[in-house]
Amino acid sequence: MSINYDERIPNNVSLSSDRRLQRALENWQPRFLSWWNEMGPAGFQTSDVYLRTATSVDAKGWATFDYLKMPDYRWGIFLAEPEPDRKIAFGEHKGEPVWQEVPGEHRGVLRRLIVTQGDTEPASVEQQRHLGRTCPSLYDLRNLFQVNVEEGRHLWAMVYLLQAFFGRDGREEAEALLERRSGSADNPRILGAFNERTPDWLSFFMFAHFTDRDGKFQLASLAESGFDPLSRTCRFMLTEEAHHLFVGETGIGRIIARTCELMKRHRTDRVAEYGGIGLDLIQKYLNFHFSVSLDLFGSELSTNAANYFSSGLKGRFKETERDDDHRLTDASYRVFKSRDGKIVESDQPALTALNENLRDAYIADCERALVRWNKTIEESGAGLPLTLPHRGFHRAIGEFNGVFVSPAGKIISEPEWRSHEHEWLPNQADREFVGSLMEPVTEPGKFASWIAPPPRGINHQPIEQDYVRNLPV
Ligand code: BYC
Ligand code: FE
Ligand code: FE
Repeated sequence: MSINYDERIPNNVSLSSDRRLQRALENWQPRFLSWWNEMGPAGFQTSDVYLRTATSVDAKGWATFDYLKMPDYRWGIFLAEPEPDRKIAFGEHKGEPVWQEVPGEHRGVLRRLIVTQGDTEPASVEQQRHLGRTCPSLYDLRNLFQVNVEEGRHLWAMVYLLQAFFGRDGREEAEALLERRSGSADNPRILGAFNERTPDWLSFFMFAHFTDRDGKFQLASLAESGFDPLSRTCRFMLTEEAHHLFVGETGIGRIIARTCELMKRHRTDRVAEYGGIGLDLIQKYLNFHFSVSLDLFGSELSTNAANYFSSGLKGRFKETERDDDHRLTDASYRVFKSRDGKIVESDQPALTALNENLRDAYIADCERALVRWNKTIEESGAGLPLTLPHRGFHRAIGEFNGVFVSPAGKIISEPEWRSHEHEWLPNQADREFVGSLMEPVTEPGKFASWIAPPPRGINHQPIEQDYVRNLPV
């Protein structure tokens, strides 16, 4: 299904036949653009960026590449193709036809889910807005901007749902999405990780790897929704999300490759003096970003999560491929709890343990990427493997909030934990050191000292292509 670019708002939802919605979105569009100009990539709004734009939502047409200025990116509303005769796959309404309108009894809950999802998208753009000035290469700069414009479009996707299906309160929520600010004291973004800072590119790659990966799992669960417009929107967003994860995973992979190369060449693990980032420092950043991203899955036991599922609004990861009754009224699920100073496993009703179920799928996916990074380390023979910290480490939401767990998974006292904190998480000196490496590299084909070049360029173009032109002076 191709996208109509003749209209002010590119779309494949026949916007021109719904005048009321068209007016609402046309009214929101200038506000979005002023948010983008105020909070989007600082200093690069007039640069020409080699960007990918979706021109249709099928496998072939959604990637068209050209140079454009980011404010001219064709933000719009693109839903994956409808699945004929789609039925609700889980919960109390299992087997009924999917909803094309908001089911009245679930309206508030559904709106909240959409707002929570929508809020993360502009938040990440705000968090990353100053990174352009310190890019390690034009290749990486272009990838950052690609991610940013697509997160902007994901905001559009959620705003479309709010304005098309929720009337006045939907419109108010759409405004509020442009008013909250990442890290603001009075009007912060909704979820914890989206109020953290992303001050340097090591943090950015970690964020794209670990936090965008929460996006993958949450979007996949919402793609199972019985509310069909939400399902279709999320299915298309997932195709874009794959690139964000690629940027994160290969970015960290390239940093590790560079570190290993320096370690081998200079026969030392103290690579800082050669402009590299030591594996110990990479481990600390990993510990931070993994743990704050685990919090994004919510509490281990959640009646909210049970309700989302029973009402048919949010499924499990790969719900339709699972071989069970898809109602879970009698099933149980293993969760971890802290009890008497120890971490124990405990069987709980599967319905209330759905957040943990999704977190488990996420952790398994993180393990997979870790194996690949560790292969690089092992093959170089240069250093020790990286590890994922225990799921209880450094948590602020759920069962382990307020419990002091070491990365190895042992509950310890607060004073003991604090005495090790600077070894486990980036400390002030670490952040300053990483900051000191953030010297911009903008000569085509050149890369900063702390990161290896990628094996290939974007869209079969050479690595030394000038992926961003007209840089600010
Ligand atoms: N920070 O019952 P619980 C992405 C709140 S990322 C702050 O366990 P529930 C992206 C919770 O709201 C994907 N507060 O929560 C990535 C609740 O508040 P109330 C984003 C938190 O509802 C990178 C209370 O604590 N999408 O797309 O079961 C770049 C009790 O919690 C946090 C979604 O998240 C937290 N971390 O689950 C760009 C999908 N966690 O009721 C984009 C939509 C929980 O006491 N959201 N709380 O006021 C959801 O499915 C659920 O809201 C959550 C929470 C899974 C987030
Ligand atoms: Fe997104
Ligand atoms: Fe993303």
